[in-house]
Amino acid sequence: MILGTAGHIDHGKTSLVRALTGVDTDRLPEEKRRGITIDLGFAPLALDGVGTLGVVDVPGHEAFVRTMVAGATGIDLALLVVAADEGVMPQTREHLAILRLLGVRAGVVALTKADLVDDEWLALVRDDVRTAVAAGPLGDAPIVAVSSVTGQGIEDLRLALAAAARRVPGRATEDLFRMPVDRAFTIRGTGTVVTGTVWSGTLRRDATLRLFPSGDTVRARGLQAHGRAVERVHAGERAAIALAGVELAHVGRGAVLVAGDAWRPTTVLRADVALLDDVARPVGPRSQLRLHLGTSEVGARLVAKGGALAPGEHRPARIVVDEPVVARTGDRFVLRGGSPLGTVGGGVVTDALAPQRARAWAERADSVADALDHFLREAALAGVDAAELPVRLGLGEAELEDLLASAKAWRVAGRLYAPTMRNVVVERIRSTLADYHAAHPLDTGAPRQWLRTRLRVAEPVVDAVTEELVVAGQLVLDQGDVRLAEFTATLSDRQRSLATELVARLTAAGAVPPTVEELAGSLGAAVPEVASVSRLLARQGDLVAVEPNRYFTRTAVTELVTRLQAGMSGVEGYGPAELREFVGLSRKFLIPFLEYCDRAGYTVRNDLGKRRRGTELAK
Ligand SMILES: Nc1nc2c(ncn2[C@@H]2O[C@H](COP(=O)(O)OP(=O)(O)OP(=O)(O)O)[C@@H](O)[C@H]2O)c(=O)[nH]1
Ligand SMILES: [Mg+2]
Repeated sequence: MILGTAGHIDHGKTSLVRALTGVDTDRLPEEKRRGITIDLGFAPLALDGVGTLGVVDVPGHEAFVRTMVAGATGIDLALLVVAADEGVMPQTREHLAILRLLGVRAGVVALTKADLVDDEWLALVRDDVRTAVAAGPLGDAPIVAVSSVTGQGIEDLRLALAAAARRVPGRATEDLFRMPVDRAFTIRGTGTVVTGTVWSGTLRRDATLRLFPSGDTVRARGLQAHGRAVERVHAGERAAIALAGVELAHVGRGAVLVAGDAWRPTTVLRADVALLDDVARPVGPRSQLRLHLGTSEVGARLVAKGGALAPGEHRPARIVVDEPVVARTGDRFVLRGGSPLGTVGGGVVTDALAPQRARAWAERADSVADALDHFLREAALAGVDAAELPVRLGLGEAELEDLLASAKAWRVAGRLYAPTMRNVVVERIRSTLADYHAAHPLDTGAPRQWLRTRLRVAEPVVDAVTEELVVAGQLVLDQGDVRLAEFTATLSDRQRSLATELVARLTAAGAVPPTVEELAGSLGAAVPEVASVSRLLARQGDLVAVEPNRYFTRTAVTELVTRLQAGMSGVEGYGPAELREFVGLSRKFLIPFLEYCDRAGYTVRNDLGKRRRGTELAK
């Protein structure tokens, strides 16, 4: 569990962390010199009956709010610090707003420097603070007066923190692993080490991870939690991870470590966005914003549904960021903007993997089932990658399984489609085949590969539907061609007389028939037409395609094969010269004919080119 400080500069956050943990988290020389916190500080806090919490100490200076956001992201509990002598100040309010935007739900307020004020003043400040926190997540938080100098109230604060910690719900450890990186450094002998708060899942030592935005594949060669080597780290823990496979230059605050292939960096997000009440100007598409998500911070613009967002408004929006981010649906984020830069609002990601051209949702999804429905309808025939759904819907694997079991999605080869898409594909196949049959009335059907590429639908989808329709008797698959079941090849009157003439000429030619081209020439017909009619006659069994463009009559083939097989009495092979004796063909006709016999199985050819008798010709 992670506890994060918040509060105005100099109000005593770091002093209080030291009073609670004994650790001085201001380590940098510059922090010592200036007496302020500049970067995030970390310390373990042991609480009776709760265990050890990770504490993240943040800077209060208004120039370092971005660092505060990186520290506050992923905390479970807030420790809001207000100095009793100064009371509520600008960053008290800004940090409070950030905690609310990040979805932090609980915490404790510490009135520090209580040693500097009298009871009357303390009571006034207490009222002041109560009013300031009233509307937010710390509305009911205990307010404990403390002094880091005298130690007054520190024990009460520990008790209050322990009580609050006990009410924090646990995080999903059986989920996708993700850890936004808040620090990276090298340790001699260990190499690159990153630290962060584990947002979800569990990481085992030696597991393989992806590091974004670099996209590097890395291995967690060593793990530490609270400074101790461990075998695994879980959601809600501070972790230090020694990485193999990445140089320090590729990783820093803003990077994110994830496991599994559901994650993808993206530049377009959909979100529900809210502006704070006290923002000076509305936020429109031209407003330059900084989006803080996890520990990353990138330039962003947003287009809210229905025009610019006015102060206090809350609407769906599309957000486009300058650099890719790794987000998950359900993530909270903070938006900063204006000049000087201030926190203007924030929101919740509603589609972490929105299509490039996605617009804001027209309305908020009521449930994950509803969201899935939106995704499927929008994707239409392109479908949605099922592997991405844990990220795109923000669901753990078990929840996703439940959802998919009840959702009416059509699943083919790892993609999901709206159920209505099946009919769309059926109709496309039917109409495409009908067009094909009209254009090629003598063909058995359209080549299957042609149909696959023609429909502009993923090939596995075409195959799945084709096979279903074959089983249902609506389509016929015939040697790699597909046709509508109701289709039969039909000859026009002209083609019928052409067919008669073809058979007559081929019968007359016997064992030395002309090619399709030669026939077309002598008949004064078009080559494609002669070819189609010949193919049809071959399908009907009258002709045999011994070569692609040379047909024999069935009778001629039978006679030749009979002579050939009758001659091949021995068991040893025959060379072409010997076989020629049996059938009496010239070389030009002999070789293609023998190859036809090999294909048809009447002869079997060995490596040396010798043939022996194969399948008997059926009489
Ligand atoms: N008298 C008194 N002084 C305190 C107390 N807590 C902090 N201080 C003093 O207040 C000053 C600021 O304290 P820090 O703990 O650095 O304040 P901070 O909130 O961490 O400041 P930033 O991190 O820069 O925002 C220091 O000089 C502390 O010694 C307290 O309880 N009583
Ligand atoms: Mg400090």
